Amino acid sequence: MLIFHNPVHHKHAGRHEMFRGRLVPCHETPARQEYVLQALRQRGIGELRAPSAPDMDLIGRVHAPRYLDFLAGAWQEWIALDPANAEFDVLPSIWPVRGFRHDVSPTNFAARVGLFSFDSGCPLTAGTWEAALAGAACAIDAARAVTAAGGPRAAMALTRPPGHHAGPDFFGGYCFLNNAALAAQALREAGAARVAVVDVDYHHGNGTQTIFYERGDVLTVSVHGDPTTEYPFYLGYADERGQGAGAQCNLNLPLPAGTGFAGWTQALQQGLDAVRAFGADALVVALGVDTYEGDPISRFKLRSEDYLEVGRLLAGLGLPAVFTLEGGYAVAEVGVNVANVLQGYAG
Ligand code: OKP
Ligand code: ZN
Repeated sequence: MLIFHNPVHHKHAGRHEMFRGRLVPCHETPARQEYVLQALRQRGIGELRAPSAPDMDLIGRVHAPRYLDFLAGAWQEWIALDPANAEFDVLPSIWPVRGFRHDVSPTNFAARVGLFSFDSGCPLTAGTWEAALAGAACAIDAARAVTAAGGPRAAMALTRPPGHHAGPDFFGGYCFLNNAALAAQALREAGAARVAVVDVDYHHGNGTQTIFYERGDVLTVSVHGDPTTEYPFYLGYADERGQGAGAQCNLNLPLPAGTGFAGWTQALQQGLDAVRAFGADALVVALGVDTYEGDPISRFKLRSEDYLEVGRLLAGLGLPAVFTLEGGYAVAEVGVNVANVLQGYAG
């Protein structure tokens, strides 16, 4: 297994997110990736690689150019408003909800922050673009590695910020560039005719679903907390099955908060059956381990040893696979839980 790890992930370090009317410390911290790296090293899992330069053309086939331009220049715009802004992260405060226009890009910075985002829990910082871009490169490199002649069967993009909430032209849920979607697109362009994305993060992978919703070449499956009560609330219901050419190519498996491994595994098996029926040639696993019983912001009840079985079940598909790191906020245990999935997968 090759592990493409993001060497500049720490440059994205949000200070605060909005929660219940106040700014609280961010859950999505640099320590998360370091714990995974440490656990992989301790167990001798995987060979580490640094990513190559990001393929901006490929990224532009997943994300809208005006969104990428916004992200690339956001921090400069922010401190140009007032140099004192450097002490604070960018958080949105206004959004164009129903009835407002999405086609115009106001010159006002705050207006564009809202146009390109969907929540106030996702700070944009001085190093966000550099970190997210290197993470995207990790995902693309991992996809190219597993499709190369003589390449490994599986590779991981060990990176943060995560990606599965980021849509074609919006950030949110700690995500800016959708690493899992970029991996899927790279697998397609490297010759896999049909690609499946299986998202096992606690939260619905709304960004990935939206990116591929009208495409028939990429199946998106997500097992997650029921959006009636769980973030991101406005997407992730079972009746969302895809549209147009993508009809029947999206499968949501929402489960009630409190679900343990037995119930969760049943849903995963259903998702894996859909991947087999789809006839996928390659797999992307959006690997969040916030399904863990000790996660501070999530409510499933998986135990650390359960992740070994998660890896075995995924390996049962027998497909070349790319893993992307998504959520998991019980920081110290993120390493053990991710390493368990990869160890279970490797068998
Ligand atoms: C990102 B990923 C908790 C607020 C929750 C958003 C959660 C994003 C999860 N105080 N805010 O899917 O793990
Ligand atoms: Zn999550």
